[in-house]
Amino acid sequence: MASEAFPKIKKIRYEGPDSKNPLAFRYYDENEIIEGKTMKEHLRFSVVYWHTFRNGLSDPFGLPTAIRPWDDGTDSVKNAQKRAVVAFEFFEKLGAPFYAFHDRDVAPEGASLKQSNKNLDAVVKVLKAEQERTGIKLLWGTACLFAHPRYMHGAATSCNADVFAYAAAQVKKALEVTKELNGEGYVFWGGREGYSTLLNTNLKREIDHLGRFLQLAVDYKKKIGFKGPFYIEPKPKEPTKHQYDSDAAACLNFLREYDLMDHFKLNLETNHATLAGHTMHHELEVAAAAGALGSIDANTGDPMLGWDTDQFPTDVYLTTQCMLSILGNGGIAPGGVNFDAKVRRESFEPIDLFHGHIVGMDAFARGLKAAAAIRADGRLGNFVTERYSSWDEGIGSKIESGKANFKDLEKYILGKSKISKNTSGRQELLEGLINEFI
Ligand code: XLS
Ligand code: NI
Ligand code: NI
Repeated sequence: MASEAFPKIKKIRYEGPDSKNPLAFRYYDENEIIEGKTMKEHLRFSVVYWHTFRNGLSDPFGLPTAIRPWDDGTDSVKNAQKRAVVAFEFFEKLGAPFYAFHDRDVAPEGASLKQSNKNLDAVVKVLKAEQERTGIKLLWGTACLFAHPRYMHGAATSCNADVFAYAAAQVKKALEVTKELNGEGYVFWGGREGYSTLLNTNLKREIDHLGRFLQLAVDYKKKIGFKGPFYIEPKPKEPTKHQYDSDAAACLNFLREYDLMDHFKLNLETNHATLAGHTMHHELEVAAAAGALGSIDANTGDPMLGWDTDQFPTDVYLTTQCMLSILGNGGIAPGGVNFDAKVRRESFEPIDLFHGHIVGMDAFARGLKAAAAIRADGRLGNFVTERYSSWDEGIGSKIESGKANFKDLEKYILGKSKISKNTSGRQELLEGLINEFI
C-alpha cells in the first residue's frame, strides 16, 4: 500500500562531501564500515511519529503552520491509517531503519478506553503491514500519559487512584501493541510525573506510586513475554515544574531504591540534559558508568531559549561527544539514535521534514567518523589511561581492591618523605586535539 505523498522526492542517497544536492547525504553512507560495523548498524536512526507526523508546529503564542497535504485534519481512524502509510513512505525515502511512537500519536483517543484500544488495533494493523513491506522496525513504543486532561495531576503519580488505574490499563495495551510490532524496546517518559507546587503534594507517596507502577509494568512484561528493554527518559521539568525522573543520576537512584535496575536502562535526550543543567556528554557518561546507557533521543536545544525546543542536532562537536560515549559503551543496540526533534515553526513545508533529518543524520555520521578517528589516533585514550596510572600498582591498586584501610593509608603516607607529584590536566591541549578531528 505504498503512498505518494512526496512525489518529487526520490530515495535519499549518499553523494559524498562535495555534493550540492540538498536531498542527499554528504557523510551518512549507511554501508561504510567503521570499527567493524556499518554506519547503519552503529547509528540505528529512528524517526519519531509525534513531531514528524502529528506536530502542527503551533507554539504557545501562535496557531499551527505546518502544511501536510496528506492529512485531512480529522481525528478519524481512516485518516490515521492513511497517515501511517505516508509515514512509511517518509521513513523509506529517508532510509531510516527505525521509528518510534506514542499510542495516541498513531491512533485517535476514543470516547472510552475500549474504543481507544479498538482504534489503536485498526492502525497497528497498517503499521504491521508497512513494517513487513519495508523491513523498517519499531525502535520503541510508549504510551502518552500526559496530553489528556485526566492526567492533569500526573499518571502513576496522580493523587487520583482511578487515574493510576487508567494509566496502567493504557500501558498494558501499549506494551501488547509494542510486542505485536516486534518493538526493540519500550519507553517511560514521566511527562506529568512531578509537581507544580509542593503545597498540595505528598512527594513520598507519589514517588512510591511511580515505583509500584513500574514494578507492575515489569510483571506484565514478563507475563506477555516481551523481551526488549524498558527505558526511563529523564527530564527535569516541562510540563511540570519538577519532574521526578529529573536526570540520569536521579533516575539511577530511583531505580536502585525500587529494585528496578535489572529491568531498566536510560533513554537520554540532549535537550533534557541541558534543561537539567548538564551536558549530554555528562548524562551519557553517568548512564554508561552504571551499565544503563540504553538509547538516545537525539536533538538539541537553543542556548538563547530556556525550554525544550527539540531542534535537530547539527553541532558536530556535540555529535562527536555523543559518539565517543556510545562507542566507548560498545554501541547502543538495541537502542538507537532517535530524532526526538521537530522542524521550526517557520519551516512548514513537507520537504523541511527531509532537510531536518538529513542534516541530523549527516551530523551524527560526522560525529561517528570523528569519534572513531579519535579512538584510532589513541592520544586521548592514552592520556586518560596514563592520568590514572597511579591506581594500576602499589597503593592505588591496594585501595581499589579493598586491601588497604585508613590505618594502612596513614602508615603509608607517614612512611613517605613526599607524595608523588601531580601532573597537568592539559584541558586546553585536549580541546585542541578534539578540534583536529572536527
Ligand atoms: C518530551 C519527551 C517525549 C518522550 C516520549 O519531552 O522527549 O517526547 O521522548 O514520551
Ligand atoms: Ni524524548
Ligand atoms: Ni523532549
